[in-house]
Amino acid sequence: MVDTFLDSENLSYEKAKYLFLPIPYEKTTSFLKGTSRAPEEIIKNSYSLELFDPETGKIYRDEDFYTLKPVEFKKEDSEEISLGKIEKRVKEEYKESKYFISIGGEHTITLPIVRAIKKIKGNFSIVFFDAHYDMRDSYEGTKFSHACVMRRIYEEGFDITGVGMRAGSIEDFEFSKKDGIEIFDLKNFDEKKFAKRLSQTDEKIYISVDFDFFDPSIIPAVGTPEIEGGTLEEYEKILKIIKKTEKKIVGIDFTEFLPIKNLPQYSYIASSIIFKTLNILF
Ligand SMILES: [Mn+2]
Repeated sequence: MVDTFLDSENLSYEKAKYLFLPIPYEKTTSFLKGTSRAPEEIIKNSYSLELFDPETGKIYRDEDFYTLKPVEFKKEDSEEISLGKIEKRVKEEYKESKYFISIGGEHTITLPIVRAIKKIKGNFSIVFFDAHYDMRDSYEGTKFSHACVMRRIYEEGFDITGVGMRAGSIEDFEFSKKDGIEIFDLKNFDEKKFAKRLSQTDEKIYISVDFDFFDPSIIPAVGTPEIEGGTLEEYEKILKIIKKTEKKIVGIDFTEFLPIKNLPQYSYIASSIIFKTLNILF
């Protein structure tokens, strides 16, 4: 197989500008299972992606990208142990000189990732793209569910801004009204208000992309697809507003992709969305 983009493990680590950490973590998914296979499928199906983007004119080379070994989990690992493993790996692998991108796995992975990066980089704000608020106190018996991840992150003192929320419980909704949480839904999306919000956040930003932010017509391959989702145009417009702030992006994650058997096209689309994100932001 040709080494390109995400499938570049034989290439030079030294030269790489982008580090990818596969995190095949899945313990608390509630509707459909299989997001643990996402990193492998996305990486495997990214090989024929064009590394030139006619829109931005940017040309990437194979050696710009380097995929690290996946974080390893054991079946018997508790949620705390699993999250601890993720935090430890991120701390070990994070490099100031490279862009750090994680590929999940369920959305819960964002918690240990931001914990690790905070220890290295200090404070930063978080912007997350998601159909869901992920702000329940606990879900199906655990506080470390994908449905609680943004609440846990907020409780650890992060300032968070969500985009694309359109499904949630009353509990989610009420919690999202707290100080330091700002939610932008797509139907009433106000570019100026969003830009203003960003101007009030930390100078450093972390971005978390749950693939269910997108409309199921673009990517039905997620654990919990929700109708009336974001278009690529909307997504790119929002990324460009973030880019314009010139804030330092300390990391990005992509979560909740769920490969559909015999439809590798969606894995390829997921890798294209990852590529486009880098292309716009860096
Ligand atoms: Mn989510």
